[in-house]
Amino acid sequence: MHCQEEKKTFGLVSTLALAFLVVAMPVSALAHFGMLIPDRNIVTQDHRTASMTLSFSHPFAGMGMDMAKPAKFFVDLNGRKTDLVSTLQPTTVMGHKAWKTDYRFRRPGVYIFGVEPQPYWEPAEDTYIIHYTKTEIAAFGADEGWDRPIGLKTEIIPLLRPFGNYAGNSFVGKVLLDGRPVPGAHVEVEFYNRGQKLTAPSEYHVTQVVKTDSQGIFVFTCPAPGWWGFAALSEADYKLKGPDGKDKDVELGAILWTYLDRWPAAK
Ligand SMILES: [Cu+2]
Repeated sequence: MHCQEEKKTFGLVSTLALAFLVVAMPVSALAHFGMLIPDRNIVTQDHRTASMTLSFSHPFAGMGMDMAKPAKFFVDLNGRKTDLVSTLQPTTVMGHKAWKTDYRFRRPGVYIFGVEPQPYWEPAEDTYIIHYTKTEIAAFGADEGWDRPIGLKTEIIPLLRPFGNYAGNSFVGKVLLDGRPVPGAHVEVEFYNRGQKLTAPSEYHVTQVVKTDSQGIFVFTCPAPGWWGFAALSEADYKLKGPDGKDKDVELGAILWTYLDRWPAAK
């Protein structure tokens, strides 16, 4: 029941108010996110390697869950996939089991990294969660193919080129499920609040929400520099057996992480 425990540590609330919060607060106020965070999203001759971590976390609150070794982890370059599962090393993110790898870039291209995690059992929600997670890294000036799908069960196609942006730019994305646009999808948005440097005026601000239009498209203006995660959620058309042997719902998420830069002053 880690979600309840995590909520207890969030904010300064009395025990009484907390008892009310745990019952009344929507789960989305502290949303789960598959995370795939590299240390750079633009690779140049000076920096040819990206180090990245894979985790399952609450990015704003800085609270983690343990992540089993992913079922799939690959990079897609020009539509050709390379399996990277064997490169994963165990690490710790937000105090919980996570994975890391270093990837060395050899030629220009827009590299799309994708993760299919094992189903995560969430007792607090009586459901399984599978977050198909991706991020893009542009190498050596390449600028083509950043809006291609990579064949995940569900994924967000960026319509704003997802690199070379400033905080204050509007992210535009299209949500696909089985390759088809999803109208009216619920998209949760969280900022990766590294080092807990920012605070939220209310629980609502922790996880912001935007919906897709009739074409499956959403727009969100990112107000701060850093990593922003978008999680488009849908319910699977199948069930998985829970620990109690009963059929359980499966939440599918299409997660995209994109970096918005601070605009530096000229020297
Ligand atoms: Cu949780």
